[in-house]
Amino acid sequence: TESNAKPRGALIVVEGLDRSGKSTQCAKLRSFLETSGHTTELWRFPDRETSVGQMISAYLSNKSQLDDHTIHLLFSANRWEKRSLMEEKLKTGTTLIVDRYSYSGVAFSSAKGLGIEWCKAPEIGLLAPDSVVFLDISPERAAERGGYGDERYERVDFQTKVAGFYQTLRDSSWKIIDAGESMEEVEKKIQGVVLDKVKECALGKPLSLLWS
Ligand code: Z5A
Ligand code: MG
Repeated sequence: TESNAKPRGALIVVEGLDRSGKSTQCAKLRSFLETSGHTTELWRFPDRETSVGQMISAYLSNKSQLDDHTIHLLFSANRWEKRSLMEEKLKTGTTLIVDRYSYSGVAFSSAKGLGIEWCKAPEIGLLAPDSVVFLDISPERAAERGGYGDERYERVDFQTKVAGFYQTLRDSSWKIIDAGESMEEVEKKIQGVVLDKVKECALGKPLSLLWS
C-alpha cells in the first residue's frame, strides 16, 4: 500500500501592514510552539543578511535607488535563495514561522503600480504556506504605534494601497486576526489556529507550491 505521509514541519506565514505587530507576534508564537514541544525557527523576509538582502536594505533605507521592477525581483530572489533550505528544514521536522513572505512582495509592488500577475510570476514555485495569519489593522491605527520611521513605504497613503492589494490576494484559508486588540488577545487567537496546522503537517500533509 502507498503511504507518502511523512511527518514534517509547518510553514507558517505572518503578514500584515507595517506596525501591525508581526515581529512581536512571531516571537511570541515561536516560544509557544517550542514550549509545546515543536522544533521551530523564526525567519523573516527580507532576509537582510544575504548579499541580495543587503541591496534590499540599502534600498529600503533610501541609500540606493532602484527601478520598481528591479527591487521586486530582488525581493523575490531573496526568497529563492532561501527556498532549498526552507524545504530541507520543513522535511526534517522544523516548523518555520516566517515574518512576511510572497504576499508582501506582491502587495507592495502592486501598490506601486506594477501588474499583479507580473508581480506573482517570479514567485511561482516557491513553497506555499500551510497557514497565513493576517494581522488586520487600519493604516491610521498602525501609524499611531510609535510613528513610522524613515524607511521607504512608511506612509499612510501608501499603506492604504497595500491594504487594498492584501484584500485582493487573500483567500478563505487566511486567518484574519484583529490586530487592534491587546498583544495577549492577538497572541491567544494565533496559537489555536497555528497549533492545528502544525499537527496536520506532523501527520504528513503534503507540501504545495505558490500560486496554485
Ligand atoms: N517588502 C516588500 O516591499 N516586498 C517584499 O517582498 C517584502 C517586504 C518581504 C520592510 O519589511 C519593508 O519591505 C516593508 C515591506 C517591504 N515596508 N513597509 N512597510 P520589514 O518586515 O523589515 O518591516 P518591519 O519594519 O520589521 O516590520 P513592521 O512591519 O514595521 O512592523 P511589525 O513587525 O508588523 O510590528 P512590530 O514591530 O511587532 O510592532 C510595531 C510596534 O507596535 C511596536 O512598538 C510594538 O510594541 C507595538 N505593538 C505590537 N503589537 C501591539 C498591540 N497588539 N497593541 C499595541 N501595540 C502593539
Ligand atoms: Mg517587523
